[in-house]
Parts: sequence; C-alpha cells; structure tokens
Amino acid sequence: MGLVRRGGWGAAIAAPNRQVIALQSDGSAQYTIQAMWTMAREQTNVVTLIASNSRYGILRTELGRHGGSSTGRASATLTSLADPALDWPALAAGYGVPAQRAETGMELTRALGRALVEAGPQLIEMVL
Ligand SMILES: Cc1ncc(C[n+]2csc(CCOP(=O)(O)OP(=O)(O)O)c2C)c(N)n1
Repeated sequence: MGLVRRGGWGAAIAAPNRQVIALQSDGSAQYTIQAMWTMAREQTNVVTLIASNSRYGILRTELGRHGGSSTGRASATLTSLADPALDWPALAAGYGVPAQRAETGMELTRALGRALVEAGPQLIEMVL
C-alpha cells in the first residue's frame, strides 16, 4: 500500500498492482480536482481521502501569525469554503469516481473498508 499527498493517480499508474491512498484537503483540491477524471479514465486503484474542514485553514493560520484581521468577518469570509458548501460525493460522481462521506471515526473506518475492496478510484470525504 502506498501513501501519497496529492497526485495519487501518478503513483497508481507507476505501480498499478499496489493500492494507493491519497491525502488531500478540500481547499487545495479545488486547484487539482480534474485529477479525479484521470483516475476514472485510467481506473487507478486510488482511494482519495479529502480532509474537509470547509475553509482555507492555512490562510487563517498565516493571518493569525501576522496579527490584525484574523478574526474579522472579511477574512473569515474570504477563507471560508462553506457558502456554498462543496458537495464532495457529488463532485466525485461528476468525474466518474464513486464516493462516500464520513462524519465520525467509525464511519471512516467502515467507508475505508468498503473503498479498499473495490477496484478503481474511490473518494471519501472526511468531514472535520
Ligand atoms: C495549485 C495551487 N494553487 C494555489 C495554492 C495556494 N494555496 C496554498 S494552501 C491553500 C489552501 C489550503 O486549504 P486546504 O487545502 O483546505 O487546507 P487547510 O489549510 O484547510 O488544511 C491554497 C489555495 C497552492 N498551494 N497550489
């Protein structure tokens, strides 16, 4: 089993007989989501785990480090991904990738168990 952060389809194409798990968070996934389509087209054995906190968390962290506006309404709005909310299972389905949503550790365990026995790409939204 291989573990990658982003770019999971490349690892899966390089090692087609191995299971790849790709860790990805929701904000940066907006810049790379078209990889889902490649995974579907190539039927790569990649389980993508989306850490879904509905925000650009690192940008809030950096704002906090600089002081000032980190708690202001404008910066909270600018760094939010909650309005409108992203529907990850729907997005994945739109690219041809079956998906599940997990809201607890137990749900994640079960979803991962289901995903790992399937051939081809799978996505699990981990709601944080
Ligand atoms: C292709 C690309 N575009 C834009 C950025 C700028 N960028 C860095 S972190 C980030 C958002 C991070 O948010 P998220 O992925 O949700 O992670 P979090 O900080 O919430 O854990 C963005 C847009 C980037 N790194 N790469």
